[in-house]
Amino acid sequence: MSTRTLEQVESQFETFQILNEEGEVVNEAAMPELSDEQLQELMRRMVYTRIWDQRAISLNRQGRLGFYAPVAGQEASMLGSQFALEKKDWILPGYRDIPQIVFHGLPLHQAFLWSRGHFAGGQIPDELNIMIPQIIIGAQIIQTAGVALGLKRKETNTVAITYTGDGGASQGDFYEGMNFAGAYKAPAIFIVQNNRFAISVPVEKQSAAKTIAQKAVAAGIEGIQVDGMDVLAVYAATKDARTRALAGEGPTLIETLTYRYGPHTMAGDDPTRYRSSDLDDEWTKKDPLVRFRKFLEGKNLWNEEKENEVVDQAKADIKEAIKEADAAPKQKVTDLIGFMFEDLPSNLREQMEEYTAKESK
Ligand SMILES: Cc1ncc(C[n+]2csc(CCOP(=O)(O)OP(=O)(O)O)c2C)c(N)n1
Ligand SMILES: [Mg+2]
Repeated sequence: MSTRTLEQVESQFETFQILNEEGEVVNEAAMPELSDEQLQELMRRMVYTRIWDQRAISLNRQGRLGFYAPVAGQEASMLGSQFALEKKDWILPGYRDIPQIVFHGLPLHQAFLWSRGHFAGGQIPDELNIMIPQIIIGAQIIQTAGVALGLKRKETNTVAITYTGDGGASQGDFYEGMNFAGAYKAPAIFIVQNNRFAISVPVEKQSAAKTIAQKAVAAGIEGIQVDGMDVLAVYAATKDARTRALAGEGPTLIETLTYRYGPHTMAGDDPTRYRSSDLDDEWTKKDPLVRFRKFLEGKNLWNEEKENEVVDQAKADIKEAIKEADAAPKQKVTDLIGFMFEDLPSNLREQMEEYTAKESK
């Protein structure tokens, strides 16, 4: 018998799928128990997010939004996983994961303020179990291990979920966080949205591993690779991870295979310089909205009228939210200083006095 294990391990990680690209059920046994209303709600959220993404890109180009990382293509991965959570569960998002926290309760205008770098965007209402989106790649993995351990100690019967990308899975923090959470059987769910690129670096250049899911093995935790363009598969995998976490069985690593259609962020990268149009076409065919729409239409649960209602609602909400964001008081230098410390050190006290005087003129 061969003592080499890599091939044996890698061959175990098949892609979990429920709906194929045609919207046909290919894995009836794994079909989650969702009501017709819940299925429609999932579609509604994906359509809403696609429209919001288009609007956010235009608003950014008009200079009316700040930092923005496009999400089109990743809707099933983002929203299918969030849909498996309870309101009391904690989300530790990355910079792209704004749809999940908005559907977890963050008001849209606050997401816009966060994009503008306004402090009010980061003041998450107390009743929402959401952390501020993490910009440091991979840092949220370690933080999630800690939050999940705290939730377990307090016997809250809740989980902590976090998101990173394929690039995040190449960071040291990623291994440390998973290892720690595994050792303490902390109720954590680690989602890696593998959109194949860390800005311009393809996943093949980041790691020799055939899957990201298999990285769970060394941490002694469950790992699963999921078709991230299949909202039902993402939902079912996350729901299962949540159930096991609450049963004391420890964390799960979920790799969702997905794609971002747009640029990395709106700060100026040009995807045509690192992605071929063939690759773009290949992934457009897997589109999560097209697939789920076909599935729902087959069940008579979706039509053009429903779709248009969502589009109109999204546009109206965005218009309102931008107005509300515009109405937020302008950020002052004293705000920034004031939030840093409970008791200001002497040098900042001086600056506080200086700027308080300037701002009162
Ligand atoms: C520790 C750290 N190193 C580098 C960066 C710069 N950076 C911002 S996004 C990014 C790529 C991340 O790619 P991935 O994890 O695949 O997520 P995606 O943007 O594709 O969703 C990098 C390297 C950073 N923010 N933090
Ligand atoms: Mg990526």
